[in-house]
Amino acid sequence: LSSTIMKDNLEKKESTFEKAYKATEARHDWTKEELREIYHTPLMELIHRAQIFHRRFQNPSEVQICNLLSIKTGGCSEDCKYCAQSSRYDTDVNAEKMLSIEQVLEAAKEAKANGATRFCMGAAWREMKGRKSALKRIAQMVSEVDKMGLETCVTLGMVNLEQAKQLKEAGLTAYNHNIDTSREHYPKVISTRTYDDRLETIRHVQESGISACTGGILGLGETEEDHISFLYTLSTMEKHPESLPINRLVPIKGTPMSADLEKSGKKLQFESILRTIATARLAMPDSIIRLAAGRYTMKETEQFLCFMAGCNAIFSGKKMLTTMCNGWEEDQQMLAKWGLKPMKAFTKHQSKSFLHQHAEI
Ligand code: SAM
Ligand code: DTB
Ligand code: SF4
Ligand code: FES
Repeated sequence: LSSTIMKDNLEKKESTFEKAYKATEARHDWTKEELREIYHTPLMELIHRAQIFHRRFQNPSEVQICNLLSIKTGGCSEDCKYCAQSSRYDTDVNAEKMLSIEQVLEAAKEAKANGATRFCMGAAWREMKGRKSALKRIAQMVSEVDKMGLETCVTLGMVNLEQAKQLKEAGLTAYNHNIDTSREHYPKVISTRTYDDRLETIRHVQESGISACTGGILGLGETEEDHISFLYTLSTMEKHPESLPINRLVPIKGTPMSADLEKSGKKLQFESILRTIATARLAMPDSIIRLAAGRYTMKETEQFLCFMAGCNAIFSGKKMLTTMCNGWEEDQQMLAKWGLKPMKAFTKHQSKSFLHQHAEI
């Protein structure tokens, strides 16, 4: 039997997998065939290789802890079929006013005290066009949070180059804008903005020197082929996202996506989440992979497997934007149990104001 296995292994020539595995730097010329082959590798082998790769490119004992705050909740004009904050659907979320700088700083203080090193602020907006004074206030929030020594991140919908530059000037570390799913599946999920609109915003963000946090949602009724296509878009970007959030759909009562899924009975297999994470780790070894929305629905052992497959960031705290988040203490205990520690702030970036204030760092 063992000689058959050896023969099998030898006959596999230099597979895509072997080639990928030998890489010493991130590649941007992936083909869908290559990613498909990786994605469909026997799971044990795939996770094992992803973990080894993870250790080659990332600090394996560190996990980035972020905290998320909704600075402007609900009332969004877009029709994202999964979202609690779209004004088009009758969900339990109501439109609220934008938070004050004081409220935001209070939350950032709490995040820092609980060990978060990145503070993300989200607004339920289609775009920043026509929101000059809001952008000014957000820029102030960013620079104040930056001064506290936290990495800053915002997600405000579409931005043009000028708006992105204004945020960069304020000291922004990262901008979150997701492609959400594959180009093919996308029209079944959102109609009010295109896939290319999204890629354009991501370009503006990267061009202005801000890190892109770009990923998507699994569980929108897509196929595994869509996962491969989603990873293809990300891994062939000229610059890979610095951070890649993997959200697991949190079905929201009142949204079309939740109703569709109930009707079709389509269920995302946990195994596909693992395959997506491991393939992302092999294709984008420099990126931080963030286990985002829906983590609270996973058992600790499932989360553990996601970390094995290459995740190295989480959101922790009281809440995501409108959905639940794993709490501070629960996460601290989990990470300690596994021998993982929080990633330090600015390991990949430099904050001008922070470095200036803390010259010894
Ligand atoms: N309005 C901005 C936008 O769409 O770019 C920023 C906020 S939006 C809520 C950020 C991301 O959260 C979405 O792109 C989507 O990937 C994720 N998300 C939203 N609702 C979700 C849900 N119910 N389950 C999982 N992920 C979700
Ligand atoms: C991302 O991809 N996931 C986070 C963050 N970026 C802003 C947001 C998840 C939101 C989940 C749905 C909610 O809480 O309303
Ligand atoms: Fe609006 Fe963002 Fe929700 Fe889409 S995902 S409806 S753009 S808040
Ligand atoms: Fe802030 Fe991704 S949402 S880093």
